[in-house]
Amino acid sequence: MTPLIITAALTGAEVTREQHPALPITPDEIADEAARCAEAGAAMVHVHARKPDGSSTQDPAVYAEIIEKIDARCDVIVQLSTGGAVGMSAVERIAPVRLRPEMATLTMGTVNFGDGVFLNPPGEMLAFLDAMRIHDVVPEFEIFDAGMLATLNRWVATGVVPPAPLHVDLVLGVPGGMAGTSSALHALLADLPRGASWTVAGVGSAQLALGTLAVVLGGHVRTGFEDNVYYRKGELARSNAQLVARMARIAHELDRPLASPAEARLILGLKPR
Ligand code: KMH
Ligand code: ZN
Repeated sequence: MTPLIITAALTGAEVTREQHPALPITPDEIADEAARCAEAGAAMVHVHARKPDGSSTQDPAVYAEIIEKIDARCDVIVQLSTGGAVGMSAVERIAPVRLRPEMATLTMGTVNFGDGVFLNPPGEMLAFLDAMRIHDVVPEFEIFDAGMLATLNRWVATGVVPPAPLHVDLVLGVPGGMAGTSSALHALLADLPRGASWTVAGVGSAQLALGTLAVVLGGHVRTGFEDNVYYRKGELARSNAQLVARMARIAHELDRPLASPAEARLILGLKPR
């Protein structure tokens, strides 16, 4: 079976220190945590930047510092967020792509996101795709709802994106998006573009079960504080790395080898380093 890519979503844009006192916020904290996650088995980190006061930012200067510090500590794929935080403008969100990260997210439509709206109008999505092409950045297509996958399939059918390589991240359990259930996962998998690779990011208590399902089904797994800060009900995880280590142990028990960053680059169609 294809080796398993574990992505650690270290910080997110909405999680707070009140929710988890060990949430990595500064570039040094994010880079240290990225290195610990790489050591525990992650081949990729999904990164959101924060200001020193903990608020979200898409400032390329902060992302540049994070990338430099991660690269100095370990060889892990650094995937930047273009989702940013709910309410940010498209111009703000796309700015870090000019740093030419190996990968960046591209959300395929608008969705309610808790009490807010994560706005992704068609013209802005196409502008994000263009910006990524210009800067040679591979998109990870973020799918929060079935209509987003239909849009991606339309992009493939009409030649907006080539059919391969194509990697999607199925984010399940956001209040407003598809539920974090195995039936929602299977419904999306039935409509995946042919040959696409996929990751599942279960939100909250769905993280563990959906991640385990992905290990069995041949997909890939995203874990980490962006989606879930608990190890089990009522018990905070000690760190992102603890969540990565648990997924790595589950994969080992289920006979699924872990992808190194080099193997993950091959699977995802990224340039070798
Ligand atoms: N913070 C969410 C509104 C992404 O990173 O591209 C969007 C998000 C997706 O986190
Ligand atoms: Zn994110």
